[in-house]
Amino acid sequence: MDNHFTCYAFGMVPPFAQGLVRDLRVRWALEEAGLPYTVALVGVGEGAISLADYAAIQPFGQIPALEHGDLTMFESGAIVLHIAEQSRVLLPTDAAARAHVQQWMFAALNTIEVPIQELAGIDLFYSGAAWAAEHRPAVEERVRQRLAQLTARLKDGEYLVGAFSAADILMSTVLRILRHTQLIEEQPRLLAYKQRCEARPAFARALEGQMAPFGT
Ligand SMILES: N[C@@H](CCC(=O)N[C@@H](CS)C(=O)NCC(=O)O)C(=O)O
Repeated sequence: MDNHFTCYAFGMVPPFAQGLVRDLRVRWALEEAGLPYTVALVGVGEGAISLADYAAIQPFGQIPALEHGDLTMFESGAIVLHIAEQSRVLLPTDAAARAHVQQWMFAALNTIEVPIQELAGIDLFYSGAAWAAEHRPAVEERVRQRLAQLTARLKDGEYLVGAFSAADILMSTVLRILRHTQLIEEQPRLLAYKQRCEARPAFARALEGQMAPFGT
């Protein structure tokens, strides 16, 4: 099979989303795995494909999508898992450790991202709405509870399951969604974990790549 990777990314997004778009997860996984890739822009930008054409690749019109040879796929978690399976660095070979990495990948996208995304939606899209103001305290409290529970499972100086893995890519990029709040800062060990993940050179390359077309 042709082994080339193409990562789809938006050519432009509003400032509040820059550095958060979920192609960051895909780029980061590819960078960690040392797998060369090209980026295909969607929407605006030189050579970008239209959103109408992109619907054939990603049925919901969302970023990211990935092409790997003849394979086309979407959903950032599924893509990161696929990339991890192509490499030795993002998934452990030991069966139990591998299962635990997959468990934490689902926890990141389901147990943690769902309430975080609900809070971000209220703050970034509906901040003026009466229902949002009424709903927000309960949603923030649920996020705070989940972050405290996650922090209780983190050990100083470590990652979620032994060495850095695909689970850490998903978890730390989910935590980034809270950058407009101080909720991570309330949990110093969690903040240190996120900073440890983001200090990796592969993360810096991924972020730089996402930001490049935005020209900011
Ligand atoms: N569950 C999807 C969510 C993808 C998603 O929400 N992407 C955002 C950018 S980070 C998007 O494309 N938003 C535009 C839209 O939903 O129309 C995944 O993880 O891939």
